[in-house]
Amino acid sequence: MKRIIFATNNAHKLDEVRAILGNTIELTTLKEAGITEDIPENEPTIEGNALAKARYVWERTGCDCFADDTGLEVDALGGAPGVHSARYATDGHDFAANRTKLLREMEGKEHRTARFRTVVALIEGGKESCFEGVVEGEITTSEMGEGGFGYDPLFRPEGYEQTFAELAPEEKNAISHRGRAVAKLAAYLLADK
Ligand code: ITT
Repeated sequence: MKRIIFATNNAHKLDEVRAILGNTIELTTLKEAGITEDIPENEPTIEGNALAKARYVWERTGCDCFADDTGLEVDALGGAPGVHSARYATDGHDFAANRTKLLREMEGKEHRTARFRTVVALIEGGKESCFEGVVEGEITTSEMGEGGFGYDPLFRPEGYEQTFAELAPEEKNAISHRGRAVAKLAAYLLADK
């Protein structure tokens, strides 16, 4: 089976991507690859950050690797939190504080459309490729559901009554930003080149 490093410190992303890939591709974690420090994410775009994370790992290991950078773009907030989604409320990755801030910023707003955007950046044999996945939806007026992570209790995908946090993991993965980007990654990795 093909092995590749997934450059993430987010255990939820790792679970989701493992479930999406099934037994087609085996993922090595950053810890298993000997990288224990936080990887800097200072680029102004989602694609730039995804590439920066993948390059960091490639430069230190020389092994094939990929990274995921994701942003929630809310139209009524001019696309915020966007590339700053992880550090919206605080400097850390405080999911609950980020949701509280988003609900506060959206108070009284009628126009609530939003999208999750993921860019997966792959470095295979030194060659860089990017794969994008987008899901449209809207921001709810209160938190609903216990599943998923991050902004999931506040995001209702288009065509659904439930938030991502209320859907089963396989339902989220089938339509999500990450599911779509990782499906493109898998098709590329498994294609005869
Ligand atoms: P990495 O180690 O992979 O960088 P991270 O958590 O820092 O993990 P990002 O830089 O991509 O990930 O930050 C995106 C933030 O957006 C993340 O912290 C979550 O709060 C949120 N997020 C990402 N994917 C999500 C999803 O599928 N559902 C809900 N929120 C998500």
